[in-house]
Amino acid sequence: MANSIRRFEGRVAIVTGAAQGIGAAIARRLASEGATVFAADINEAGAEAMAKAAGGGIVPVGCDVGEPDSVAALHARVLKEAGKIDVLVNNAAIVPFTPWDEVDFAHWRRIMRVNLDGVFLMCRASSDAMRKAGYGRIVNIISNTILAGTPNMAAYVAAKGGVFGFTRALATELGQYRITVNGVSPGLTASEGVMASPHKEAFGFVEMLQAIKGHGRPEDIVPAVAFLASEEAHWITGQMINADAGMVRW
Ligand code: NAD
Ligand code: 4PL
Repeated sequence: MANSIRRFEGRVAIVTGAAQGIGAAIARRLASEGATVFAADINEAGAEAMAKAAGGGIVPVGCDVGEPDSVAALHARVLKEAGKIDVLVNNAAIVPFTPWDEVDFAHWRRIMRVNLDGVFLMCRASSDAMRKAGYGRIVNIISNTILAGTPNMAAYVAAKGGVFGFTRALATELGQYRITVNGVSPGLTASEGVMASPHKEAFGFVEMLQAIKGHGRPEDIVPAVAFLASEEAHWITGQMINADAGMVRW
């Protein structure tokens, strides 16, 4: 799909967790603005279907972001096929609804492996390629739960808080290579994942807290991500933008 604004002409992007939800919406926008987008998802068939429906510019790749070998294979393929990585959007995550009494160490590790280790592994690999080019935009999808302390998600909130700390640290490490590292924190958003979970019951409560009324959709998160992923956002790094209709004013 073409777009009148084309900020990503000639750019190569990786979006993780792009088979559905917020990641798919981000992948579609970057591609519509001219990027070649590698849509990496553990659900390879889902990524293929999304790419096909988008009608061009999106390359689906099966990848488990929590698995070092899988992340290495993804990067080898992107560099072989596209030669560089300009933009990395770390969107893949497990979004659990797990009451505190059910949070055991196995759950904690399952969430940390994908939601925190996965971000580290992707940044470790992509930033080495960006550093050689002297250009890069990393956008980590966080969550406004790190500010609200939302219930039934303790391990998730801890992992996402870790991603925000890591975002700030990595911004410091990579600034010298002209790579920026920022976060976008959605509020409750009607993704396929959320609509198939008990989180969908929370829209009324969340809307009550929002400054602007309505139910968040994946498309509502995209503009903040696209801005931070664009060339012109070069003076912004180590930051987090809350895209949550003002649910949390921090
Ligand atoms: P979703 O569950 O609809 O989609 C997540 C995608 O990630 C799926 O396609 C899934 O297959 C993929 N994925 C899961 N584990 C993976 C792995 N190990 N490797 C690669 N891919 C994997 O989720 P969503 O609601 O669109 O959420 C996207 C991002 O936004 C997540 O980081 C989530 O934490 C964040 N977020 C969502 C909300 C919300 O309310 N939907 C709110 C705040 C933040
Ligand atoms: C406000 O990140 O930000 C539910 C589920 N409610 O995953 C989230 C809010 C959820 C959120 C989130």
